[in-house]
Amino acid sequence: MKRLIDLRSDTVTLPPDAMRRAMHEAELGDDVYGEDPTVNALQEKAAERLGKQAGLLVTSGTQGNLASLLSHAGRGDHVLVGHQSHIFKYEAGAASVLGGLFLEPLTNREDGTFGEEQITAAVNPPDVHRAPTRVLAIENTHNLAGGAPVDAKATKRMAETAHAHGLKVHLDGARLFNAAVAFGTEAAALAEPADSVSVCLSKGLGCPLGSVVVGDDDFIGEARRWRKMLGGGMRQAGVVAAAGIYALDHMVDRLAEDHENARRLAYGLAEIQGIVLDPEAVRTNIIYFQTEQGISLDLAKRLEKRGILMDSEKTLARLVTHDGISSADIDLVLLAFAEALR
Ligand code: TLP
Repeated sequence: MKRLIDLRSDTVTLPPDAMRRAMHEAELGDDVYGEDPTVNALQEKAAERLGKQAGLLVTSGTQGNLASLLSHAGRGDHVLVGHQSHIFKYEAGAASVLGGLFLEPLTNREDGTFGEEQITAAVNPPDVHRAPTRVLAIENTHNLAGGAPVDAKATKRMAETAHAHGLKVHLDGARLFNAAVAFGTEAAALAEPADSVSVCLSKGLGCPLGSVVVGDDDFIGEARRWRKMLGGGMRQAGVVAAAGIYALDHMVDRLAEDHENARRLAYGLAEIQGIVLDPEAVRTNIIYFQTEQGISLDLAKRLEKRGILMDSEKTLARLVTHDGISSADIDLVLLAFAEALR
């Protein structure tokens, strides 16, 4: 069968052989008893890498965000999220359905951030009519803002505003290492202003599953209880954690390659008649674009016939580079687009 060039998401990455070997060789125990040495090692490594006291392996980014929000806030509490955030748009309303949290969407600026005045205006005063505001959730890189990396200064500014109103700050850092690589900085510098951070292992870092949540000891204790309630108490989870350790040691620096491929792809696409895209806005591994005729199923089909898969929703289409996409693939993709739009 002809190989597909799958640009739908970086979640489609397959674990490299050396990662699979590390999983095979992992030392195991029962993690619900806290006795899996490989899980404990991953949690410590992730916490250290992100500059926090403790870490917790969870099954997915969605579970990491949910366990974090539920650890910070309870039924009837008010949580500020971005109107374009993954938590608000793509987690099936989990925080409201399962946790009774009242999510209010603040309008994200084009770069995925919020202004201080926006945050301040959204915090409810103490009043019997109002749900008490407890948490601000931010996202880095910001997926729907075109994978925009949010720098430490902007993160600090948003977090300081939230903290001044007594809120906790949760950072959905599904692709935080992409942001760190884009800025040439440590992930800890981007995580520092937040009280909790969820980082995905199963996107550009290539693990078959898993995310890690980090924060202080009390927060992680709470998150562990919520993880159990959400069905995420895993037993010999060291097989998963071993992949995570391998990823943190070997898969972070290579994200620069994905960014370079995305950049080249974006500049190439922008040259093709009919594609609407600002290549300068592409800073990490995600490209959103439109076409002059509008995105259609037909375009996706024409590309699929040429062996290229993309992600498309009503008016926008997305291409994501990752470990399974080479520089030579980018040339093939550009050729296929030129043909499909001819
Ligand atoms: N995003 C997926 C889809 O759900 C859209 C993708 O292909 O990009 N936060 C952010 C910012 C994410 O982009 C994602 C996944 C998650 C959280 C959730 O992670 P998982 O899929 O592990 O639950």
